[in-house]
Amino acid sequence: MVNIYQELREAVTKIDTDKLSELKEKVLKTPNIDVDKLVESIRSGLEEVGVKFESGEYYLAELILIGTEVSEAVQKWKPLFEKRETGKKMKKAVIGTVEGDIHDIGKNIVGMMLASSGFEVVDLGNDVTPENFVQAVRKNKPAIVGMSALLSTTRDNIKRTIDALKENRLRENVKIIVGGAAVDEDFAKAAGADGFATNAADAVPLVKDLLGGI
Ligand code: B12
Repeated sequence: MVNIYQELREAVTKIDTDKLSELKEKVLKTPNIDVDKLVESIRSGLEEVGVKFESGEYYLAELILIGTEVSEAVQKWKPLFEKRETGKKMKKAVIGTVEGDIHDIGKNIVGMMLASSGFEVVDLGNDVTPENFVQAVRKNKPAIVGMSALLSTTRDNIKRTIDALKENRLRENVKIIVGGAAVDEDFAKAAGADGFATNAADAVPLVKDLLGGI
């Protein structure tokens, strides 16, 4: 039997917007939705869309269409993420997609996961300059700074941002985590981050670990 996660993955991969609209509602009505499986189905569906875009099977207009649809779906499903709430409020996390990069679906999911684990999340949005990260860290004094980069042309802005935090003597007070399709463990280490996670589900244990099990 085809389950809702497979249906969702297929609708994303085929850019079937009618089916996706139907599934947006169905997900909310389905009892005991597994949020991690939900995220994985859209992530892997979009990954395949990316491959088809690269090979010329899909055009930019289709990439924009599915990007918008999935962003809307994720916002609509926000209550599902909030259900994971563990109770007590924890520390602050400042997150954003780095300068030059407007991909924000993954970063938004990471933000919701952190919020649902009790973090107060300050989301700076996308195309965030190193200066804006510096200002936000100075103002909010977060425990965690999270940066996302999906383009190979923008990932170096992670290092620029970390360097800017160092120059402003803000680096030692925060733990920095990074993620997104353009980044891996080795890159994270070389850029001077404290941690890397391949997906949003892993981001939560990662930050808890970095903050000493909080
Ligand atoms: C949707 C999409 C778009 C949408 C974005 C809409 C939006 N609101 O985000 C639009 C249409 C705008 C877009 C534009 C472009 N895109 Co695009 N896009 C994608 C696509 C298909 C999916 C990305 C996505 O949302 N994935 C789903 C989410 C859930 O997964 P994720 O982002 O990886 O996030 C997960 C993890 O990585 C992790 N994570 C993410 N961030 C963080 C942060 C932290 C701190 C942590 C711990 C974890 C973490 O957790 C998340 C959840 O599990 C990818 C394909 C791919 N393989 O990624 C291409 C892709 C990223 N795009 C690509 C390109 C080339 C472009 C354009 C340059 C196209 C063009 N010619 O204009 C522009 C660039 C615009 C810009 N300046 O940023 C390339 C990049 C190639 C490269 N190596 O640089 C890709 C890989 C497609 C491809 N194969 O060619 N794109």
